Amino acid sequence: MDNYGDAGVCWRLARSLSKRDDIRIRLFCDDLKVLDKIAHGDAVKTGAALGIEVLPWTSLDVVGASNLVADVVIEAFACKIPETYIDAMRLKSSKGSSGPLWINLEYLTAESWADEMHLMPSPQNNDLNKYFYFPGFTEKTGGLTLGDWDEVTAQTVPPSLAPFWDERSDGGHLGDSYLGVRRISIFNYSHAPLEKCLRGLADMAKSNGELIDIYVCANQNISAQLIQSLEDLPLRFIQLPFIPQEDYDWLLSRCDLNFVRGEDSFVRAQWAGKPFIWDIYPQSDRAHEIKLDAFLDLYFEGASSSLIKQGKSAMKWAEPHEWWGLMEEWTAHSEKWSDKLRALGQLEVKILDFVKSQEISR
Ligand code: TRH
Repeated sequence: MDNYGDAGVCWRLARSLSKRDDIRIRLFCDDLKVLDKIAHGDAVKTGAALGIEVLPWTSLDVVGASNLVADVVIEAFACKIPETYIDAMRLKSSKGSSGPLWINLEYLTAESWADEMHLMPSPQNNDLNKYFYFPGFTEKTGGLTLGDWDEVTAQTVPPSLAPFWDERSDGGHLGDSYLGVRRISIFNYSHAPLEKCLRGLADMAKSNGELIDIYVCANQNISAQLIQSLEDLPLRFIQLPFIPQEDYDWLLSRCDLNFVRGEDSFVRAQWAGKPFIWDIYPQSDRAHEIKLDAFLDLYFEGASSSLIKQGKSAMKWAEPHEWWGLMEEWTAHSEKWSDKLRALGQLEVKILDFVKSQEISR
């Protein structure tokens, strides 16, 4: 299975922080090929243009051995920094200088313990402290990265999507039999019960006189057989290649419903302020089910009892006829949720506030 989320989250954070003139960023990654895909085909070059130095993971040893450690070190998703680098961090701190501040950027969860754990110091056996940083959906957590969402989504069709995009939603050439067009993006894990869901969506569209354009992201495999079997129905499949991260954000902002997965696309779907179905990353101990329920409780807070019930079951792959009728209400709720998240403060701002607070107290 191809996963892009860990690299995607780090790239997004690096891009957001790079907007600040006073910060020099080095991003170390153990799979530059993944980063290349997300970053316009060449992460090193794209990074350089943004002021981000993208380096292979192995160069952490070289940097450590030359004692060139950073003032702030963000270790993302338990990536385990090599000993040489940690030794250099310890040396720097023993010299009485103000650095380094060591932050452990954790996975996103809506579980309530993240409130308690956020910014907890974790003393290491080498006199250094590592601070847990929990992104999240409440004021007590570290927030979510917004980055350049507003600039990106205000633009017209990005070049990578131009060949696949048309504005037929204006209704101009739909013919009298259709009332409107909906757009859906799909970026799922391969085990998702998509076939059943697509058949259900096709039935709904047919009975409502709607057309649905389905953007199948990242060359995902929806079988030709399935597409053929749905041919007489009002669905149009548009197969997309893997596109740059910003362009994927743009797509989410323009769709009426987004099927997303993992961590990063899940967050972007929330900034989009549109209904979405989260295909959560599966964990072997079924911990993802607890994570999903914790999120759904927060996300649907304040919604009508029917949206809570139907929305929650939609997120667990209920048949579209059970929830399609609530799309308008769900959209209004999603917009409110996105406003609520903005009011909590963005991760890139909160993390810098934490760094500043530590500089003052040291
Ligand atoms: O790729 P993912 O499945 O990543 C997952 C999760 O992050 C999970 O938490 C982690 O533990 C696991 O990997 C190992 O899904 P995610 O998080 O949505 O990341 C996809 C990234 O790819 C995101 O940054 C958006 C980006 N993307 C593009 O840049 N272009 C595209 O065309 C598409 C579809 C996605």
